[in-house]
Amino acid sequence: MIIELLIFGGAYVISKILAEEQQKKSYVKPLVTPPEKLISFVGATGVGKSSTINSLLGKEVCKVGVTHGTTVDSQRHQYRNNFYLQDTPGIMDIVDYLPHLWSAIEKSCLVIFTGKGQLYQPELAFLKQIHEKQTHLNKIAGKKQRGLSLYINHQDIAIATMTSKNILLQREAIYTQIEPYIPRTYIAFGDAKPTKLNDYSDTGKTELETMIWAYLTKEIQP
Ligand SMILES: Nc1nc2c(ncn2[C@@H]2O[C@H](COP(=O)(O)OP(=O)(O)OP(=O)(O)O)[C@@H](O)[C@H]2O)c(=O)[nH]1
Ligand SMILES: [Mg+2]
Repeated sequence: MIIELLIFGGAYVISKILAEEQQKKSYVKPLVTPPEKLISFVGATGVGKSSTINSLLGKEVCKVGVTHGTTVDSQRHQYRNNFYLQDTPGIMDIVDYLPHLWSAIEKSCLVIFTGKGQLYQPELAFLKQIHEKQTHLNKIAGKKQRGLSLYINHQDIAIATMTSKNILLQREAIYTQIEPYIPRTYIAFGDAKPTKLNDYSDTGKTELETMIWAYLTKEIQP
């Protein structure tokens, strides 16, 4: 009787250990699909996302418009080092493109939030959500695969209409607004205004270009 009990107890302990081992093996680390070599421009309608892509590529590849909601779908265009620039529909438009935008954001290794000046509350709220989503995905992946930067366009207008003191004041206000999400190193200013109709060969893109490559080489882990 005692021997039978011992055998039964031993078998029970062994089967429990085997079940635990099996459970450990079947535990799979949650997977995050790595982003593509995609740099997406996201922001309010009419801030100049499409114009900025034209500016970086030096030619008109994206449709630009004077009315809101010119871009209604995401399109990608070949850039350098096998990276693509992605244009997206604007937020704060009458049409809600948000579900579409989240898919574009998740596929991107770098999101460049684009604005015209100090951000409005809905823009800031969206930027914060992108930051939170990327932080979450990077945490699951165990490395920084996705990042966020800010580009402030329309600086030709700021320069033409504001004193240099006020330009600096506005920049400081932007840095303070964005500080919890993006360090000032990754905030660039410029303009995407064509010099002649559809001529994007001489736009104010240097700061943005420098920032993009600094971000990709220093921050993103493939
Ligand atoms: N002065 C000036 N005008 C600009 C600049 N960037 C864009 N624009 C003008 O702003 C308007 C809107 O530009 P888009 O590039 O179509 O803006 P968008 O953000 O792509 O707009 P949606 O597609 O509607 O979301 C156009 O008339 C552009 O010529 C800039 O840096 N300076
Ligand atoms: Mg557009």
